[in-house]
Amino acid sequence: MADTKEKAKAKSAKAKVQAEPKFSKETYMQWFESMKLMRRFEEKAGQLYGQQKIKGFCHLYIGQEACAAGAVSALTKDDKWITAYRDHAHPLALGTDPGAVMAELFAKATGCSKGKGGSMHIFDKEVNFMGGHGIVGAQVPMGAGIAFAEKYNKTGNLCVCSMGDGAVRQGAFHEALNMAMTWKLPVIFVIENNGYAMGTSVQRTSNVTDLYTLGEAYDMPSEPVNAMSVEDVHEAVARAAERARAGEGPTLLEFRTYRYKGHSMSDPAKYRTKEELEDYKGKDPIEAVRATILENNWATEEELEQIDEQVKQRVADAVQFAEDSPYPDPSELYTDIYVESDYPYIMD
Ligand SMILES: Cc1ncc(C[n+]2csc(CCOP(=O)(O)OP(=O)(O)O)c2C)c(N)n1
Ligand SMILES: [Mg+2]
Repeated sequence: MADTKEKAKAKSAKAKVQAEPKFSKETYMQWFESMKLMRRFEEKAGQLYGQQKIKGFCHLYIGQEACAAGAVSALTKDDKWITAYRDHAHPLALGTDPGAVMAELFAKATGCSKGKGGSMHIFDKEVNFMGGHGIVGAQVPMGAGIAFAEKYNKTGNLCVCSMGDGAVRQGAFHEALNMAMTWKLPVIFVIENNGYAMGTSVQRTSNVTDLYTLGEAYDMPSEPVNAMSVEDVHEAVARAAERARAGEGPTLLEFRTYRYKGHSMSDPAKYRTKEELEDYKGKDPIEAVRATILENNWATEEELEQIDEQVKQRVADAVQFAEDSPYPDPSELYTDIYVESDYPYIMD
C-alpha cells in the first residue's frame, strides 16, 4: 500500500497541476470518475480480448480519455454524438450502462446493438450516441446530416462529429465541411489526432500536418487543442457550442491526443519509440486531474482510491453481466437490417 502511495505521489508530481483551478470541485471529481471508468473499462476489455472472451476487432481509447470527458461536460444531454470505431468510451462518458457496452463486445443479445454490432458499432439512442462506424470518414457526412436535422427541426441542439487523423484525408470529410459551412450547420467536427492512422504517422500522409488548418479552406473557425488537458477540451467545445447555438455554424477542432496502446489488439506499435510513448504518459490526463484535486484538498488519496475501487467494481459487474447473458438467437440474423425483398441473392 505504502509503495502504491509513493508511486501515485511521484506520478502526481509529474503531472501538470492547475495553479488556479478553472472549474469547480464537482467538475473535477466528475472528470476523474468518468475518465477512470473509461480507462478501467478499456484495460479490462484488453485483458478479455487476450482471453478470447472478446473477438474480432477491438480498438482501445486508453490515453484519449480527456477528448470524450471534456466534450461531454461542455454540452447538454440533448446534443448528438457520432464517432468512428474507437467508440467504447464516448457512450460511457454519456452515461450508457457499462454492462450494455461490455455485452456488445462479447456479442451477447443484451449488448447495446443486440450483440450484432460488436466493438466498432456501439449505439445508444437513450444518450444520443449515433455510433460507432467502421468505415474511415463515413461518419463525417452523417454527422453533418444529423446537424442538418437539428437545424431543420429548430431544436437548438448540435452534433459532435469525432474522427481520427486518418479520416481527414478522405474526400467525404471535405465535402461535409463544405456543406456544413455553406448551410451553417450546428456541428462540431472533432479530429482526435493521436498521431497515427494504424501505423502511418500524420507526417507520412500529407504535406499538411496542422490538421485544424484544413477547415480554413472553407472559412470554418478552426483551432488546435491540447487534448491531454480536459480543461482545454471543455473550453474549446464550449466556445464552438456557443457559436453553433447562435446559428453561426460549424467549428473544426483538432484535439492533439495520443493512444497508449496499438491501433487495435493485433498491433504491437513498432512504428513509434518508447520515449514518445513515455513522454505522453507523463502528461496523462487522469493524473493531471488527480493532481489538481489533491492540490486543492478536494479529496484525499484514500478517497480517490475509493472512487477507483468503485469504478473497478462497476466494470467487474459489467463483465459478469456480459458473461451471464445469452448469445442472440439465430432467428435474429435477419432482424434490424435493411432488406431489399427483390434482391436476387436473398435467401428465403
Ligand atoms: C474507408 C476505409 N479505408 C481503410 C480502412 C482501414 N482502416 C481502419 S482504421 C484505419 C486508420 C484510421 O486512423 P485514424 O483515422 O487516425 O483513427 P484512429 O484509429 O487513430 O482512432 C484504417 C486505414 C477503413 N476502415 N475504411
Ligand atoms: Mg489516428
